Amino acid sequence: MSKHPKYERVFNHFDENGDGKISPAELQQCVKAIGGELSLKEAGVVVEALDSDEDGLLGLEDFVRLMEEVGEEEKLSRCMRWIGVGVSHRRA
Ligand SMILES: [Ca+2]
Repeated sequence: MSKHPKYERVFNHFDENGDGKISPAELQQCVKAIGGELSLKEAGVVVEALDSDEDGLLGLEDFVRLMEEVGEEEKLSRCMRWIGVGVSHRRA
């Protein structure tokens, strides 16, 4: 059903409460899971930067955009780096 089964698996992994959205707290856990550090405030900034419908949460489409930004091959390790970049240089 999904256009992005691979990303959806990752997304679902991070969507701890299963509401179909990644909250800043869930993103923080995501970064921790891949060995990074991200404060809740920073997670909020990242979510805000990627949030397309302004509900303060990342939908699957937003998450896919994040993943496509870093490319499929390097996925999460690059995702982490990209998040770091995203925090310091907020995307318009
Ligand atoms: Ca969630």
